[in-house]
Amino acid sequence: MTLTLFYASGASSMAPHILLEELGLPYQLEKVNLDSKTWSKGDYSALNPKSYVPALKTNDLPLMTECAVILEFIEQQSSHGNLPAYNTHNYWKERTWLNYIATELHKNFISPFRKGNWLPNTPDSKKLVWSRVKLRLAYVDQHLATHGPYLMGDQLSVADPYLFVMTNWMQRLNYFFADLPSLKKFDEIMRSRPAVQRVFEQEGAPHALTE
Ligand SMILES: N[C@@H](CCC(=O)N[C@@H](CS)C(=O)NCC(=O)O)C(=O)O
Repeated sequence: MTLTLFYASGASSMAPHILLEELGLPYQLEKVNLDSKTWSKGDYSALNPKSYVPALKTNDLPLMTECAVILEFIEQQSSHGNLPAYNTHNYWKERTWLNYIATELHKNFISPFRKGNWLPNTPDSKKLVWSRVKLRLAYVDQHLATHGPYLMGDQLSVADPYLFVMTNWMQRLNYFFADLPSLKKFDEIMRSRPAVQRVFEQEGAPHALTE
């Protein structure tokens, strides 16, 4: 199966990008300009009516969207994957993390920082976002303190690259790890993984999230 990942530097698409590198799957990258909604072949919205990244194109399925779903799908394509068997306790635990990151962290995090989102990009918005997101990160921090260093324990799971996008955004937004020591450690461990370093190199510098 051929896999083409539509991405923007440093965006949530970095999570499936990291997973593809971790699993050593062959794939191609297509960069999307999220301001003009274009890619190398023109109008991105014509290809993906949702107009956001990540999206994953395969040779035999309709275009896939939604980061959490793409992550699970990618893991299914590899024989080196670490996906828990369907309907086991660990399978549902992992699904719960994916959904938590997508709904409680991802969408709360990025609200003010892109043109057209529902909060204006002001210092007040930034404080508001942090007051909402920090509680949710504190929950993750407590979990990692007792069950870490990764979300599912000793081994990297599909949810970890997604959580890493969040801790990477924290730093891009000048939010700090004070009171979140296990999350800080998680960020450091992820950052030191060769696959993550390759992804940073391939994607290059993202757009600024601060003034
Ligand atoms: N529900 C989507 C949200 C994806 C999303 O918000 N992507 C951001 C980048 S992190 C984006 O492309 N934003 C551009 C836009 O909304 O116009 C998912 O879970 O994948």
